[in-house]
Amino acid sequence: MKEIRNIAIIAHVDHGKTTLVDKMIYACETLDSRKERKELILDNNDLERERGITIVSKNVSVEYKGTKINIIDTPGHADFGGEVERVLKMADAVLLLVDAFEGPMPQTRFVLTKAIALGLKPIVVVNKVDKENCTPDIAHEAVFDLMFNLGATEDQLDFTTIYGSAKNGWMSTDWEKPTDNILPLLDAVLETIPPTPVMEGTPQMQITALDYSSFVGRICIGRVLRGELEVGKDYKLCTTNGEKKVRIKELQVFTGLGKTNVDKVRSGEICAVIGIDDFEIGDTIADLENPEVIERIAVDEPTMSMLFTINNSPFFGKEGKFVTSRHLRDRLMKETEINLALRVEETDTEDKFNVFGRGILHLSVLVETMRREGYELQLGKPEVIIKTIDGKKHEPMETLVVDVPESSSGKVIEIATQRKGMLTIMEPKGDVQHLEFNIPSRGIIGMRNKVLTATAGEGIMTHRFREYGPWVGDIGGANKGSIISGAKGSATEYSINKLQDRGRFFISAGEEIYEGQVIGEHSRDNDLEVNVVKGKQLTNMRKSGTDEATKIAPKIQFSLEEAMEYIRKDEYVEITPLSMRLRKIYLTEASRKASGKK
Ligand SMILES: Nc1nc2c(ncn2[C@@H]2O[C@H](COP(=O)(O)OP(=O)(O)OP(=O)(O)O)[C@@H](O)[C@H]2O)c(=O)[nH]1
Ligand SMILES: [Mg+2]
Repeated sequence: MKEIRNIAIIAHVDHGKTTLVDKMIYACETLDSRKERKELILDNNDLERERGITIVSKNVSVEYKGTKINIIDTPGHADFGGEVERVLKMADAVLLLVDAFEGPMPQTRFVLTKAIALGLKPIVVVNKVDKENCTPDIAHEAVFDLMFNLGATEDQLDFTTIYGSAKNGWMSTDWEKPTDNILPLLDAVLETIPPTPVMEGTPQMQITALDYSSFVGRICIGRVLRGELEVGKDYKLCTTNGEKKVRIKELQVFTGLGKTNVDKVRSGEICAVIGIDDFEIGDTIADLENPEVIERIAVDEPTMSMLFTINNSPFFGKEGKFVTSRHLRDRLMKETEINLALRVEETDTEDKFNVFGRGILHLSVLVETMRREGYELQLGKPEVIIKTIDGKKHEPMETLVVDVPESSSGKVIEIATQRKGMLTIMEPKGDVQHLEFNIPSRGIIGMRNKVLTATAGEGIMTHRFREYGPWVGDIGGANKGSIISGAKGSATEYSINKLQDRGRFFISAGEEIYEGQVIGEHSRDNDLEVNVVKGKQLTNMRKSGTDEATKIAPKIQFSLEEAMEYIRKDEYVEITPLSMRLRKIYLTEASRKASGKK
């Protein structure tokens, strides 16, 4: 029987996991199947490509020196931590990547905590040693200290470290002695990670991931923990609502970037099971006669919630295919089956749903996916989830790391402090200042924009949930008011130009707008209703030779996340397949006044 090693690649966001997995596949491919590649082959869905991040974990495998290595690439962004937690259950060991310049970051700590708790031994890969001013030895030492502090065992602390540059395609046991391939890493995997054990007994496999195929429907993915699975045989599926008989129609194992059909899968192997439709992640496939359940995966609780509602703006239904509350409900419920860290609650109104997630990106990826599928919807302001612990109000607290040019560190500290951030670390790192804060999640909402402005786009900010802490009180930093359109129609250049001194606009001339749409930010802290639809004829009176258009400042264009973080409590973000608008929940001034008096 061929030996197997199951490894998961974990790290902070952008430390180079997917790049490394790509290189591992390339290194083990036969020469003639190698193709020129420009982009990462693994980050293969549209959103992943556009954003350059991994959103869902992926299974691939390579064959090296006669051993099969199953590799699980995981996302590094904190919002997708739930995904990492569950796929770690398939692994025997982890490759922990650390950027040689940045060292361990908040998400490194999180994924390492989970790996240590599961008793997985790491191989540490200090990556990006090609970066200028990087400090591989310090990064290595910092990982050791971190593991020690996290309570790693002697055996876990006795880890192997490999240095290199995934991007440049080399790994070495000594960073000062570059090689021209990544084989030293693959050798370390074979040498330091024991072969996956074969466990005799009745079959058990926990479903830890899911795949779709338009031919066969839902596919379960997991690791056979004990015994064997066989095609055509009957098993028990153990769910939260009891057990039922199921038959396996097909079995597949991961080979390279694809899958291969097999008749039997041994324990220790990771496989895809076809023929079981009605399952949830966390269910166990077990012996028909003597089913034994594998304990369900407990995933960390959501920390943020946001209202999802149908689009009822004056422009609804122009672009979307799915616009009813029924559509919205079904789509959200379907998502909870695969998105473990997501929770959906119905409200007392049938077209409103509270969706709970791990952060802005976690929620916005869902929204972006839905709009691409043809949905129209509206979003309320995201809010953190408050808890009562021992009779006292508690809120989520996060570790916030900002690396900024020295010259703007003062401004960043001021922004964070206004938002109740406590500066915990401030130290130079290469030519930037490394700042760490302990800050309530509430304070982080809307902060990225401010930091980017204050640092001329050079501040790099990451954060991750730490723990629930006592409520820190109201957060200051007066917000500006909104500029609201008082009429429906096409915005004119003339009237936008005339109002430019009142604030900044989110629309440009010629755009169709409606009454109650938020079309700009007022320079003061109250809302301002204006009419930018009128005055069409007046534009004809322009003196020849003056070009008014050039005087209008370009509109501010938000990304979806920015818009979500920007809106006020009495506003929605309206999302359709092609457009995004901000609006007041109450569209007319009269109804806003009436609602304010209630
Ligand atoms: N300089 C340098 N850049 C690297 C190296 N490895 C990866 N990168 C770059 O770092 C960026 C992130 O790489 P990814 O492989 O997508 O990182 P990741 O860890 O998979 O990121 P997430 O999946 O989003 O957590 C890309 O721009 C890579 O080209 C390296 O060894 N040196
Ligand atoms: Mg990745």
